[in-house]
Amino acid sequence: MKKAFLFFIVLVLFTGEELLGQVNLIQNVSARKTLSLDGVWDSQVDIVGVGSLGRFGLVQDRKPTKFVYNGDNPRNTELVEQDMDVAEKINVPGDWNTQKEKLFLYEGNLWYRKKFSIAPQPNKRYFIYFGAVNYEATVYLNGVRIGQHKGGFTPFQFEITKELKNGENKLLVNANNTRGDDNIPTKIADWWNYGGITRSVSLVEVSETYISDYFIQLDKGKLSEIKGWVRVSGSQKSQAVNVEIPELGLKQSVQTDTSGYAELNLSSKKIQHWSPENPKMYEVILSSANDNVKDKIGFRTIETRGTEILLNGKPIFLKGAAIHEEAPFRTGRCYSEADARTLLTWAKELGSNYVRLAHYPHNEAMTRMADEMGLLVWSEVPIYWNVKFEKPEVYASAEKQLLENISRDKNRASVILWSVANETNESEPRLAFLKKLLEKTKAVDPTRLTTAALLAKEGKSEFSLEDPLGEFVDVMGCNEYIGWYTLPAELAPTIKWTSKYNKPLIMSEFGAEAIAGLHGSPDEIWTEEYQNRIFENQVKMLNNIPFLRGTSVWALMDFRSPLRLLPIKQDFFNRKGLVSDAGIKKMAFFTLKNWYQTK
Ligand code: GCB
Repeated sequence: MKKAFLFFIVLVLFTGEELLGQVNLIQNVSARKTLSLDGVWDSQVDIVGVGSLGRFGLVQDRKPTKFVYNGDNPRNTELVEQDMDVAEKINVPGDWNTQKEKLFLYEGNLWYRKKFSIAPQPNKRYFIYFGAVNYEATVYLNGVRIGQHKGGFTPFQFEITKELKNGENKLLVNANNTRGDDNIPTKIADWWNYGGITRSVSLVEVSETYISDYFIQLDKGKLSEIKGWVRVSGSQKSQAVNVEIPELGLKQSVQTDTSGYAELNLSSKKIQHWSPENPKMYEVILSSANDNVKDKIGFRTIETRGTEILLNGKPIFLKGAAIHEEAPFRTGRCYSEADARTLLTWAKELGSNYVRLAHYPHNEAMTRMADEMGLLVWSEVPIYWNVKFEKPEVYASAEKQLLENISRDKNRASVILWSVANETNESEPRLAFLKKLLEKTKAVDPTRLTTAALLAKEGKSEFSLEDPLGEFVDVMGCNEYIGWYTLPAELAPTIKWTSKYNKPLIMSEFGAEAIAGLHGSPDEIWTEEYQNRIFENQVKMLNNIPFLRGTSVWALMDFRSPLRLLPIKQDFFNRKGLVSDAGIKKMAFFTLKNWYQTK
């Protein structure tokens, strides 16, 4: 009884907007006044964590080793065994593994330092904003510890108004990518644990009171009603905010309440709806007494009706590919618009109208480019395989990553699905954990659909969707590898698919490995012909699933993975791409492309 009451209180206390407020991210950082801190940084590998142990020293009976948290070695008269001024250089953004050969297999601590100059202005506030650091980041400015963040794929920020100096400033970051059982993701994942400051870093300047966040989308199922909210942060929380969409002749003035919050409602019958065929976006301008911010937002609705997925009220089949954030041509983590454009262009050439951004939030360039190019997006957090579902601290980390992801991308028309898990085994703690995450997702964003990549109950002639989590998602995802891990490829067309739930299914993964350019008979594993044979049979099976409403082939491009050891054939690459990392399209690419033309 007591527990139930407490749960109720929690639900009442936090609205969706307040939940997002907990992760505290400035919306649309690239539209603000920023100083980019990207470029060359100083760097120091620290295998045992000398820097973190700091002044306490490492050896009891000797003089403690000093580590100075701005990286300087101030005088040559005392023992300070570290000096960032003469340390090696490293580029930000970018993983360390592919920048320095000796760090290719490195997992641990690496110190980064950047010196920058600024003249802070009165009545302004300053934030340091990181696109992502994998996995844990501890940040110091001018020797003062500013904060810490865990989670390798989501943005975070710290306010530094007090610590910022006029003139030269020293920013020191410890990045640690040590894998952990209680992390999200856990120790074992089928992708490379690229470490470091993998995305851009910027210093953001805003007014003392500023427009910190907004959510502007079509109301669920309503094609002419724009709904949302705006949040103002600072000392003057209650003030007038104007929202304008000039092209639609729309304008609304709202007064934020004492907490800085106001709801938005704008209505127009003239909206051209965003879709893959017409990815129309509108300039949206928000302004207050001291601030203004512009965004480009597309308006579309997404719903389900029985087993249908409806985009702007009309049934759609999602033709797609799953993509890792692996850089084409050079390997390593992607971070740039150019990387995003290459990958999404291949997806388009395949005939896709949809992409699954696997298995973690990708950088913002991806979702912004998907908006621009007209690709629908499945966005997910790395709740992958054997997560410690029974641990509250693991739940807290998962929820935080989910909220950070939604907070950043909630105004992207391309994003239609929030996924909470990939291939997780059924158990009570898992169901409770994921159900709670799905509820939070709906609370913060009632406009989009929820999903998870589930596993079917696999028989010899029937595959059935009966995972209890299916009851709580809007759309079921399912990963299957008939022809590769299970059953001969030729059996695929004979498999009957059934479902306990009257819901749409996206085959979120299916595929097989092949080495680009390796040819042989369709029975010879690792050849393009072998992979292609599996696709030919898969397609026959997929055509017969009555409630199938989308597919994302695994995967668009080959990607690096610590699980793929086979020398010569894999060499630490999962070769299930339809395109190799060098950009070579395999036979299966064209088989799937032909099939997508029929859908
Ligand atoms: C899966 C996983 C994916 C793997 C893939 C594979 O089911 O979701 O992350 O990479 O299989 O290639 O085995």
